[in-house]
Amino acid sequence: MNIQPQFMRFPDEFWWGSAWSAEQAEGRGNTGKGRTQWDMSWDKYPHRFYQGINTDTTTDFFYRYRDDIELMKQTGHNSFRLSISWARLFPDGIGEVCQEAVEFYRAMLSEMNAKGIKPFANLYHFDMPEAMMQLGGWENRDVVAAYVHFCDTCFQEFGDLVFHWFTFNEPLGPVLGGYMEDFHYPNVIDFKRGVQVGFNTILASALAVKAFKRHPLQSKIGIILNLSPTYPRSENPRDKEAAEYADLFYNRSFLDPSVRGTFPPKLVATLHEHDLIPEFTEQDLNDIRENTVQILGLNYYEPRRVKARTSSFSHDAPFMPEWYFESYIMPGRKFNPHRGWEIYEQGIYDLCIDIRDNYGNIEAFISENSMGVANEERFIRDGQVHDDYRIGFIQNHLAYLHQAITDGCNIKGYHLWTFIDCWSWINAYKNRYGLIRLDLKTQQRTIKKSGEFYQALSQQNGFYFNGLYVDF
Ligand code: BGP
Repeated sequence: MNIQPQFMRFPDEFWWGSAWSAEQAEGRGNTGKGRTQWDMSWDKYPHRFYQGINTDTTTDFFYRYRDDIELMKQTGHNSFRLSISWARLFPDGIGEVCQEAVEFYRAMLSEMNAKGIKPFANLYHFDMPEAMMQLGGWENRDVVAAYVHFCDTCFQEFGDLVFHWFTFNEPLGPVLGGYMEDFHYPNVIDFKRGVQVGFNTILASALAVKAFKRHPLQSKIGIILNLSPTYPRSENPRDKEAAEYADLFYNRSFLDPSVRGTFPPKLVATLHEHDLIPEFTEQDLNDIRENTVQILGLNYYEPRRVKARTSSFSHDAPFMPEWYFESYIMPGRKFNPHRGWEIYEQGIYDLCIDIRDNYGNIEAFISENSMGVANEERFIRDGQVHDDYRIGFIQNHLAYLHQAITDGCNIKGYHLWTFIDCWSWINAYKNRYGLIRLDLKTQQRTIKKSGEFYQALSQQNGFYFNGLYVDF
């Protein structure tokens, strides 16, 4: 697809903004926040965190939110996604709500509203309270009930201040990281338990939607999924079959139940074949069917390219979806070496078209996109990070997004990852994603060149696309 140079104007009221999460940005604060799985992980594996940085301070948003919301304005935000910390509201995961925490979030959300920034509130971003993790985390149905109680409390306490709600960010993340690929607590390798975690989070999301509908609110509730359009190496039927399996496990597994209320039959059959079906009741399936999302957040970073397996998998090894496919590295691809992710702008278009054609063109927005780059101080000139690569990345993706909207996709906004450089799980502050640079020693914030670009983009509700940027 060849997109011509032109001024790309976006629809009126388009949401320009960015996203981050409580655990990654707030710091501990002084409300008596409970410990989370990240503290547990830190106790056990401090060496796994880049430069040994934990969540004590992060970007210190708890204490600096007033100034930071001013910076949101200066960088063109008309909307912003944060998450509400379950462990801050309920230090033990359940019980009495912490009033100081309620006051903190009310003050912060009020400040955003006062500055004309629409708050998008997400209710789970990889941050299980320790007390809940000790019960087995998402493997335990009591934890699902505690989460729904937390969500219900949020709708009650903050319903007048939140523009749109989201039940989960990337629910695939805890399954991959915690049960398959060893990068999140509890660092288990057990796909069957991972499937139970996946099912229980889908159920938790549906039950949160059900609870939401009991509140008389104008806002909508959705989910944020990380979706990588999946491309086979070739038209060979074996390659295409490999791509179909990868797509089922990593995209349709959460997309179908969230939007359609059902699971893909071929995925269910495959799980049956390997004795991987989770425990559930008929009532669970009803709840999932009847409480689908009203809006969809699309996190797009990279495509997934696969080919038919060229070697057989050891059937003595634990089951993994890769029994059905192998990753494929496409010659000549663009690539972000800091994160190891391919850059493929047309993927954002293909993803939107899939949602248009196969998911009823549900109201959606890009909820995360951008590139993380290490050692950005290399690009400081006159005190500012000159991140032309990030501007190029954003423009390239927006050009394809604009085309998707022109072709009828129901896309309402574009949020970047992220606002100010923030802590990113085991990568901590290695790869910087912000529109604003964070000096870790002083906590000083400095708007990058991309932050100035973003301000102009939002103000003009568009930008002049000069052709694809290629110098990554
Ligand atoms: C997304 C997560 C974010 C953030 C981002 C960048 O998948 O939703 O929380 O972590 O990825 O992450 P990383 O630093 O691992 O590149």
